[in-house]
Amino acid sequence: MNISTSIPARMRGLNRAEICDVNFGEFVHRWDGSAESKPAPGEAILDGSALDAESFRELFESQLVSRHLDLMARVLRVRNKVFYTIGSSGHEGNAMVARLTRHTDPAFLHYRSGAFMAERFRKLPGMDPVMDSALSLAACKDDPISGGRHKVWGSRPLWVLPQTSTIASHLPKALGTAIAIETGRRMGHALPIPDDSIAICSFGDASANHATAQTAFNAAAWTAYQKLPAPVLFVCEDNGIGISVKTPGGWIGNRFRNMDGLDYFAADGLDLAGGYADVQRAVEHCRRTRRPTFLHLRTTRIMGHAGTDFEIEWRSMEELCAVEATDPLLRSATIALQSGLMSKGEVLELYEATRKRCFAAADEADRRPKLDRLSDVIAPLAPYTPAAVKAEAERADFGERRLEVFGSQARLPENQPPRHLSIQINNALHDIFAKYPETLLFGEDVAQKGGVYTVTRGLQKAFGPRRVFNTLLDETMILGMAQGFANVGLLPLPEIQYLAYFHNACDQLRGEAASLQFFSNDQFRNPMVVRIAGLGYQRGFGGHFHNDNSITALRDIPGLVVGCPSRGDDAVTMLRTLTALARVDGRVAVFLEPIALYMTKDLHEPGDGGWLTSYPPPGEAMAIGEGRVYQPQDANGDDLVILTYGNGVPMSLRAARTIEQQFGWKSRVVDLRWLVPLDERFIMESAHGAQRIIVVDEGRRSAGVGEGVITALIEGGLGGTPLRRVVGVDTYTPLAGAALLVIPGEDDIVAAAAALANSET
Ligand SMILES: Cc1ncc(C[n+]2csc(CCOP(=O)(O)OP(=O)(O)O)c2C)c(N)n1
Ligand SMILES: [Mg+2]
Repeated sequence: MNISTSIPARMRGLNRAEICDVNFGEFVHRWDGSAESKPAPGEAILDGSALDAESFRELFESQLVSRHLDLMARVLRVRNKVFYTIGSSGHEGNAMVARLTRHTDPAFLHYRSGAFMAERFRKLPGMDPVMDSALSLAACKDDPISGGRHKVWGSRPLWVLPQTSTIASHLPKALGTAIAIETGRRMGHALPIPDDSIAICSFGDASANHATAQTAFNAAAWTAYQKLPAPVLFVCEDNGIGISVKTPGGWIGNRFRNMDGLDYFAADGLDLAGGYADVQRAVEHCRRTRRPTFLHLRTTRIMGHAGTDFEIEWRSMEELCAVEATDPLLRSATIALQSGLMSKGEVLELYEATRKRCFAAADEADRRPKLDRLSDVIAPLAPYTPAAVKAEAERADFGERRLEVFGSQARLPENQPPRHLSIQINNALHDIFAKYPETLLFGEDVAQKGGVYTVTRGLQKAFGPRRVFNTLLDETMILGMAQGFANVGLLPLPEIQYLAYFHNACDQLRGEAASLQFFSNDQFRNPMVVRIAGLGYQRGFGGHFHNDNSITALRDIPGLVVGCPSRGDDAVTMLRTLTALARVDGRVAVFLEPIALYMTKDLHEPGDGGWLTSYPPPGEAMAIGEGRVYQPQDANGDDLVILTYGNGVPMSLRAARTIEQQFGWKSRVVDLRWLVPLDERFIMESAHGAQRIIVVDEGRRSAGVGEGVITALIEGGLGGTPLRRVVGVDTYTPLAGAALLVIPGEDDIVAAAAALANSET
């Protein structure tokens, strides 16, 4: 039956949501087709359809639940009882994907997944998709997935991981999860889901163009090309538009139909009876072949992008009416009537009953408590149980395994002479791998070569290619993969080769990994320790990108912990603590390794070995926030306190000697070691009693660590103490000797001391 494109008088003044609502009722009333005889529950809903009658009935109900949640949200948004109106209308066919997959197949969903969710809720008894959605829409504390922090589709028991609003950012971790299912199984890791699970990942047609999506498609194809399994089902819900920009006709099919390594299937998501078999084929293909699978699901968009999108202002009425005529619920109503499964009265009754259910749930949600205390809001952001982390970090019950790994008692690293930073990190990684069979290390060149600086040398040989491997050259995917491994209970230690290259993948930590505990109310965790080599002072090598000193991008990622060692023994105990933090509290951490110190052996004079350290045996760890204080001999160092980190530490220790010679001041040098969060108490304690303070920050002037340190000092009451900052210039780092003009040097520290001395005369 055709829908007229002219607006009847009784519909004038209605918004498009109301019109779609009215359309449904009128469509059913006016339906004049002939009904077949009612099918039995197991019988095909229509001749030739792969969908049986009972399945159709349930899918139709799920579609209606989704639609009425949308309509309810539109009505109650204006009354300020609901806070989100991006709906699922037109996409209700995605219920088929839910029906044909399992509730243990991890799902990373498009924001138009109301019907998928309603259908997946059937997979476990006693769950109510309407109430859960209502609680989320109304930002209630009892919202089972995010605790009122965001309107997200998600459920812990149903393995639906909540997603942020950043389109396409979930594709890398979905692929990562698919790869992790296979890797975990092959590692002998006890997966929390069945071994033949697949990862489901849905997104829109416009989002398919995004770099982060393309990254995942490419990595999926790269994986399949090598005949490695990656059972991910990409579901592109193609409604032909992204907000107001139309996708060129046929683009998605054209782009993906013949993509090597991505097996393409198409299904009509507007027609349950017709589309079901095709969705089934795609799902079965993915599960059976373990290959990346692309399901191109035809959808439409009813009621605009969101409640605030008044399409009538930018589209013609004819076009709008034509789109509304493709409403999949009209098709489902037709199937229900034509098959003889339901009478008109039954269809309308179900429609109205579902509306009532949604409004009743919204009423209930309105009465439920909201987040009204800051402490409640941030409770799941950065869970931290220091005693348990300490106990785990100090746990040393893997002596036998490490003997195997290192070869003999004599070869244990604590029985070796003092060594430099890169060797001690390498030893620490061997120990962590011996202690935790679930750890994996991956990145660019980390395997046979052992990384650009040989920090990971020997790990692959010791622990095998399943646990230590090279990835493709793509930082977004490295971090996406890390999230995937973490999602199935593994403990990833991804490596980013240079700090500069973290920046093009930053959102995978900022928007994704670090936000998961917050948006899932700590029900999902993706613990990881990301090793990033960085910072300046590499003499004779690099220029900007190999000497990037911009720590700013890491500084304000909520919930993130960043440690930056300046010497080998600290690196070991810090890595132990960060790994334990990941294991115990599920946290995301970054270990920023100063490249220029990797091989540094001497401190004051060539050959003095002053920067070599012994290996702390298992059992020792460092508390987060705890810095190291270098106290001068025979003095408390109150004359001058130098607060610094990373390369600044040996530099400041050298400068302190010169300062003593020139000004007679005995200085205390403080290595912060933990850059995020800054430990304000430690900063205050270590600066206590200072006559003068210098903050040495090798990062950039703007938004660098130094700003935080100085703020802590002033807020802590030391604002009156004479203070200087020695900090990098806000510029890109140039090549060769010119680099040293833009980052702090020992001379600059001495000059700052001179300035302090001058100001006293
Ligand atoms: C990275 C990013 N850029 C821009 C946006 C704003 N935005 C939200 S939805 C959207 C359109 C997405 O269209 P499509 O992928 O086709 O999904 P649809 O809404 O049509 O289902 C845009 C541009 C965003 N959320 N994230
Ligand atoms: Mg779209």
